[in-house]
Amino acid sequence: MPPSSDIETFQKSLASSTKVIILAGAGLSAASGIATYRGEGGLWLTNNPLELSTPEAFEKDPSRVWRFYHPRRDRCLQAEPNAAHHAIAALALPTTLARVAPSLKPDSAPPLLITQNFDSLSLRALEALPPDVREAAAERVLEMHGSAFVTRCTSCQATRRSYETPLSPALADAAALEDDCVIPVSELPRCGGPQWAGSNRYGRCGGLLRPDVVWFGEIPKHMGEIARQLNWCDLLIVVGTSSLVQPAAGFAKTVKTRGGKVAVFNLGRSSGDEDADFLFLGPCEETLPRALG
Ligand code: BJW
Ligand code: ZN
Repeated sequence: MPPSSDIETFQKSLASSTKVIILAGAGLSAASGIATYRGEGGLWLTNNPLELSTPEAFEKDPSRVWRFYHPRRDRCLQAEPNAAHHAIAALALPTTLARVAPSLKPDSAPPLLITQNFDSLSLRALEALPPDVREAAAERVLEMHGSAFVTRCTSCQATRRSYETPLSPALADAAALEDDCVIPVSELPRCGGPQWAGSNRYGRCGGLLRPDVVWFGEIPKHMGEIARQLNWCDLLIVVGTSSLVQPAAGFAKTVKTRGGKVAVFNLGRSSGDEDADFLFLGPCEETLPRALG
């Protein structure tokens, strides 16, 4: 049977669901000006991911990888959450939940958000909520491909979240550097560097920092928790992902196999559609607020 695009039927399904999970991809942040990977203007259309988004690439040329990531991090910093981020964040409000998803079990509220995005815009959207719901809601956001705002030391493994920029003086103007410019490794972000002043909770070993994002060939974060949660999910809402990258690409099938329903919100057709019970085509910054409103 082809997926339904009837918003009222979807809303009834949401209202009777006891455990809802939202899976997000780059399309969620497209309206905030963050480039997708494979769509129009997508990063992987003009860059080779094997040269920029693998542990081997970082080992071979950390300067090149940081020159790719730091300007993207700056762009995320300047971006603002859009209407789709805010519609998801609003599900943390008891009043919204009581209206749109009254059957959610208490331990499943607000709905879990699994995001593949590294821009942390879903977390920043929570800043618009009252402090008493914000913290619990933040714990329900799993950044499975890491965050542009977290670094990890390649020596002592200390991780640190920071919204400061630049992460090292040499990266201040990284976007303007010539393609063949090589920043010496000693001038790339280091563990315990000047930007860590005042912090004594983390390592200070001087090792080379890397972006704490998940590259190809690495294991995504929170996989144990995600597998547990998917087990009991009766509605998976898939937003703005091409569903081409594993393991996230398989979540819809997992939920379907266990008897749950799947709703896809995407600009166009995607590989996730084959498992969809509901399909809402169009910009999610328009379709999602309407569906969750
Ligand atoms: C809108 C919209 C709007 C636009 N409104 N919609 C061969 C076969 C099968 C698998 C493999 C294979 N070889 C290797 C693998 C595994 C590999 C993989 O899947 N590769 C495939 C590409 C072939 N996966 C991995 O290596 C992963 N690790 C892994 O599998 O470990 C094994 C393991 C798993 C579990 C347990 C134990 C072990 C790691 C994947 C890491 C992905 N990393 C990246 C980079 C992150 C950092 C950075 O940003 O640089 O993550 S790649 C990139 O792709 C990024 C994304 O999170 C990810 C997914 O992309 P996404 O979000 O779907 O974006 P797009 O651009 O593809 O799609 C955007 C969509 O939005 C489109 O559909 C548009 O239509 C839509 N859209 N505007 C609504 N306004
Ligand atoms: Zn260290």
